[in-house]
Amino acid sequence: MERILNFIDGELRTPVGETWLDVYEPARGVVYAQLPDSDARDVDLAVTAAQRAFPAWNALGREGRSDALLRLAALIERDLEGFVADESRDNGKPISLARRVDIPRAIANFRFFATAILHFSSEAHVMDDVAVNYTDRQPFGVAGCISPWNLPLYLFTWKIAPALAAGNCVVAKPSEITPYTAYRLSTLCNEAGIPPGVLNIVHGLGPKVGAAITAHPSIPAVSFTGGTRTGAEIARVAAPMFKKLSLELGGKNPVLVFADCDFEQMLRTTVRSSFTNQGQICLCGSRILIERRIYERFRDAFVERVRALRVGAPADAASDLGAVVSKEHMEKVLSYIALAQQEGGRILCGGERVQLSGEQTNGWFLAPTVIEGLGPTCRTNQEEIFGPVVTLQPFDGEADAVGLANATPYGLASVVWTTDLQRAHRVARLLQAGIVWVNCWMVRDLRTPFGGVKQSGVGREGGLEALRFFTEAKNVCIKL
Ligand code: TXE
Repeated sequence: MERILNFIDGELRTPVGETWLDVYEPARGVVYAQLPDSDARDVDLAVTAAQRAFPAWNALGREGRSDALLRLAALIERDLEGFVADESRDNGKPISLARRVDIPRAIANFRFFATAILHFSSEAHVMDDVAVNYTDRQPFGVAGCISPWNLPLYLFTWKIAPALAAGNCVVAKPSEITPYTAYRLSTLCNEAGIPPGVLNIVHGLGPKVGAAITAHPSIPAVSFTGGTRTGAEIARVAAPMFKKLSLELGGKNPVLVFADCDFEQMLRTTVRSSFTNQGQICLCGSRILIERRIYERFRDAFVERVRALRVGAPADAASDLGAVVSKEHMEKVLSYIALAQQEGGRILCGGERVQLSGEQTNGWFLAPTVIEGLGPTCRTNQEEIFGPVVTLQPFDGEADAVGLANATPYGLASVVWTTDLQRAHRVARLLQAGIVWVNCWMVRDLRTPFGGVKQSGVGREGGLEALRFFTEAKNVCIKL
């Protein structure tokens, strides 16, 4: 069986402990590879290599680093179809989605930050004829990057690209549930001319490898995307060490549908915002709030569209939904569907596992599920499910809509559907969220700040925010 390897100091390596974990193919429910069950010793080796590589990588300058990262982007593009197939196999997502979104976005992440660094400048503050201050932003050495399973290469590169562009070396850990494309990326680094030790990838479990990165005294900054509980654990360890932290956590995103919206456009996009990637995107809308006078119209039209979605083999171009990422995750989502029914919710469609035939007989597929009849305070409407499950709630007027939208501990993204421009501005200002989409969803400009409020995290990624996170600002004051 194929073995994924760590990438440390420019070499593919087995873990020091020589122990291995299984990697599953969600669409078939079988083990198809093994990955290193690394531990703190592997992280130590990676940190040592990164520290050694840092001075030369930083000294390469912005243009040298930019060139190297652009070469890496070009190599991913050259091997695009291989990456697409691997991502789909590892995660269960439709191959069409990996081809349209995941891998192109990984390439775009490298290109974006490789060129953003060329334009990165900082402030000067002149104190009349007293002094001049300038802000010097320098990389700090070794950055820790920990990423989740839902958009494996997309979110992995979203962190490592700005960290590397800014001049740091990186010790990164992809999710143990979806390690394959990060491994594939590591096999291209030498060909791209990324010097040994600049990017190190250590595979393994969160509580071992992730925890070792978080606690390592020579890693002064950690960028994490994943569950809110894990984010809290990372903050608990890192805060007393005064580390810089960027935490992108869970969500329970509201979609606000006002009666004056463009109904057809809203309907089409809301099906996507609910079920793309089997609902496993932190930006998916999971609570759909509908103005009462169009509630029935929306519900009936939406359920009809959702029933027409095809759950199928990821490799089949006709599949709208593939498999969810793991058996445990499937069981978690099913337990939330059972909870919703106990709480008095009515399942309008879906609500169960989908049994496919042939090679996918044992795959972890779920039917897209729509639930109504639940109030805002029940657990189903409070907790992140992170699967193909949405709830419908009616509202009366703007204030009610905003109240419902803000009534969870989360605040990552929200979507507003209205053709009233004034209302769009008013509601956008009142929503407790890091991201508000008006009459669209998942339209992403990589220059914009990306992140959440409340339990959805702290810090912002994207554009200059990311380059600022991966550098330390120093004020230099010179007397005139
Ligand atoms: O996330 P984890 P999981 C949510 C979603 C999902 C839940 C759990 O609700 O059901 O989180 O998913 C590493 N120290 N999101 O279990 O555990 C881990 O190895 C350091 C939201 O996958 O948070 C992986 O690399 N690291 C989400 C990464 O953290 C640790 C995306 C994320 O894993 C660690 C995915 C520790 N103690 C899940 N424990 C989003 N917002 O995009 C684990 N890790």
